Amino acid sequence: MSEASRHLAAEVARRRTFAIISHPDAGKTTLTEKLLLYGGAIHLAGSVKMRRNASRHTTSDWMELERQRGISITTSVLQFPYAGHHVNLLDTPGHNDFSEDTYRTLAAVDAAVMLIDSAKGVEPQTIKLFEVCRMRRIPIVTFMNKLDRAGQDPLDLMDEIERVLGIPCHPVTWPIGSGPDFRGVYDRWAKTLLSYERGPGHRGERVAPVEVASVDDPDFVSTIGAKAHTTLRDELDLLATAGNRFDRETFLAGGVTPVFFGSAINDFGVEPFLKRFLDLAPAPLPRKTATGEVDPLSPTFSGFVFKIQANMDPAHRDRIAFLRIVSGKFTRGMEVLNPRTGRTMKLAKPLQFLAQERTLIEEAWAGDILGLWDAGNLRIGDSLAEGPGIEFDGIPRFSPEFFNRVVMLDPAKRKQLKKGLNQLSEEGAVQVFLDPDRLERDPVLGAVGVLQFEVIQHRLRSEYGAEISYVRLPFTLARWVEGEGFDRTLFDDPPSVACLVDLEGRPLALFQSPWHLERAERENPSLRFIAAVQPGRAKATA
Ligand SMILES: Nc1nc2c(ncn2[C@@H]2O[C@H](COP(=O)(O)OP(=O)(O)OP(=O)(O)O)[C@@H](O)[C@H]2O)c(=O)[nH]1
Ligand SMILES: [Mg+2]
Repeated sequence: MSEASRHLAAEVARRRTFAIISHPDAGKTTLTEKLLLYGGAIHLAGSVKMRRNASRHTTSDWMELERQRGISITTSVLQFPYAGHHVNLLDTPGHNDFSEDTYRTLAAVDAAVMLIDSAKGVEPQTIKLFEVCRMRRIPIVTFMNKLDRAGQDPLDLMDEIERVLGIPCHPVTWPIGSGPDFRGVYDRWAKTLLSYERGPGHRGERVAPVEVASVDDPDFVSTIGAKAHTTLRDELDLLATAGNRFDRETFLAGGVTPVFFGSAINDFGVEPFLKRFLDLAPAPLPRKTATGEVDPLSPTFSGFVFKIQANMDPAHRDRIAFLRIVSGKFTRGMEVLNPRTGRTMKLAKPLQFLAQERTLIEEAWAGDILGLWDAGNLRIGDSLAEGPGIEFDGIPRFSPEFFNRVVMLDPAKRKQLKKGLNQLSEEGAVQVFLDPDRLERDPVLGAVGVLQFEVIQHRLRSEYGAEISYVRLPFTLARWVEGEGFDRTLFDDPPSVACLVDLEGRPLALFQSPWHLERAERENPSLRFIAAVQPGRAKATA
């Protein structure tokens, strides 16, 4: 093995690239903030909702609207070192209306942390995201959060995960009480107690290390009390005899999820979780192309764009494409080929991100998320590689379910509006459609959830100076249409059916109800009605 390949292998081996997923409000951004504390990336944790006594916002919810609403809207990319590892963490939005962003992010990771609110259990959006992870064969580690509040019985919570999600649970830590009676967690692997100290004053600061003892230690009983101790012993016995066993192979194949308990906001149980997680999670994994797999240890640099975001920094107003490096080593100034355009480009300004904050870097390795300064040449799903012949599976864009016609409130801002809509469409924040008879007048926006419209309205105003309002259209589903004998007039049946084109010129038929779609399919057997397309690639693929 050459020196260069040894170096590559060592760098790849210490990388961990993962997403945090869950239903809204389970605490993903709060947990992310605590992980950044441990990584030394920040020194004081901020809070999601700006309370009077909270001194700062979280790092990860950087967007103005996120801070106003106290929810995540877009995935944040955060990189930090921890205990010899190089961590690439993606904090995703839980809200269904922003789920496309989360789906794209899941294409870029090798593992996921699934957060469960211990009072609420398995919620609908968790189920959807879990299914995507399963489809992509992403191993999952579970963190049961908010133990400081009265929650469900831990055995019931695990039972619910097994029943609803169909994945066996293996608790690594086990809680002692919950809510006002929460005493700490017992680490079944290390056989130690982490006792929970309720105390004033550690808002945002790192909590001092907790006391550790063996389960048979008399101190153990006195620390948590005789009653809690008896319950714990019974539960541990039950888990030892009837619980699921853990083995890493099964976990990596998605066949069992290790479970941790804690409280993100109180920074309790977070560090033992992080340490174990980094041991358990796989190092960067290969990715598929049409002709086979690309191994991270291949010396040829390659990667794909999974996210684009403009105007992250109001001072720069530039556009960043986020690339997951699949193989090899990246060095600044490298020339790469984009097979979609057939053009080469020089990657002169590679960036590493901590949410909104950026650092120019000289090199990066397979597994890393790289921010690329982009003048508008890249699209979501683009592959970039040092040589020809590497094109990764694309990232599909799904057909929208809500449609609004844009009403421009200030005609003098037509140019800004057009620029903004093009950009937001390329980010995948919304889809933009045009009526070919009306050219660029009155574009129609399509979304998978109505909150997207609010975000677009806000961003057009604050980032492009364009004021708009909407007229809601009566359609509930849409399909891209392809095939022999396509004719727009076939789909001109107001108000129940209409035909528009997307910004890449592909025709899209809009239907008022599934019944109208079925009728169109029946009446046009030679046409294909497609629910998902690849941006930037001529043919619909799904
Ligand atoms: N009591 C308690 N509250 C918590 C805990 N962790 C997070 N929270 C609160 O739960 C709320 C939601 O937290 P976030 O971190 O924004 O949740 P999220 O999963 O990132 O939400 P979205 O990104 O909008 O999907 C906030 O008010 C947090 O302060 C915890 O351990 N205990
Ligand atoms: Mg969040």
